Amino acid sequence: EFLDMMQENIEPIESRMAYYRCAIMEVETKFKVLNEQFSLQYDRNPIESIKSRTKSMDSILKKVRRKNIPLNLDAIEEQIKDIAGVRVVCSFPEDIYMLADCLLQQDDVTLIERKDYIKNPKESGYRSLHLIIEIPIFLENEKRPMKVEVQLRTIAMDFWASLEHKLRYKKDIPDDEAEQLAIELQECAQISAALDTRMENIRNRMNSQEFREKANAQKNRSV
Ligand code: 0O2
Repeated sequence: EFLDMMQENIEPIESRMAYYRCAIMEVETKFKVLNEQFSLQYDRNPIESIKSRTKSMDSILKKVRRKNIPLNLDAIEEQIKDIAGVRVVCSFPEDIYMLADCLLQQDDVTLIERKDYIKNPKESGYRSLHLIIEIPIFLENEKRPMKVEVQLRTIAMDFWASLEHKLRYKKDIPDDEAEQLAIELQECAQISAALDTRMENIRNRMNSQEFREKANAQKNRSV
């Protein structure tokens, strides 16, 4: 049935996927601009990397089935909010919130949904900040609002999530072994959260005004 629907709508599906790719370009550019500005102004690059994707037809189909979404394009676009996904990887947790605030302040960005799995990690141990936003893309004769899921995470969160994702999709591990690995991964999630906090503390101490003043005083005394 899904395949029939797809075959009947090949052209609209292709153009809609192109619109999602355009929306991804818009969001990526916004983050690149922010990174550039922070680099000029504060001599630091809050963004380590950006990875983007449009959802595959296969995983759209899985979600359609799982959520019992009616088989028409409008319903699918309305209810699947992560057809376009942009993942922003930062070094430090504070940069995640700073970038999210900067993005949401922009007057062409509308927040649809915010899930903070950093403050409230998932049971698996998963941590990231998820924002579903709507941004316009400008076509020949039309301004079209598009939904994009933005996932913001640290390098440590990303490292963890990519390994855990592999376990999730591996079908050839016996149940008891998979359970053991899931427990081990939960523990690693806690260790990685603690590492993020410690690394951030180190950075903040290195940048602190007090520290700089002490160093200056020392220099002046030795002159
Ligand atoms: P894929 O293959 O990454 O695209 P919703 O989107 O609201 O209908 P849900 O699950 O409530 O469904 O959304 P949520 O919690 O915001 O998570 C959506 C995405 O976050 C997932 O996409 C994953 O990319 C990521 N994610 C969420 N939980 C976990 C987790 O426990 N481990 C890992 N590794 N990633 C997670 P998809 O579409 O499920 O998969």
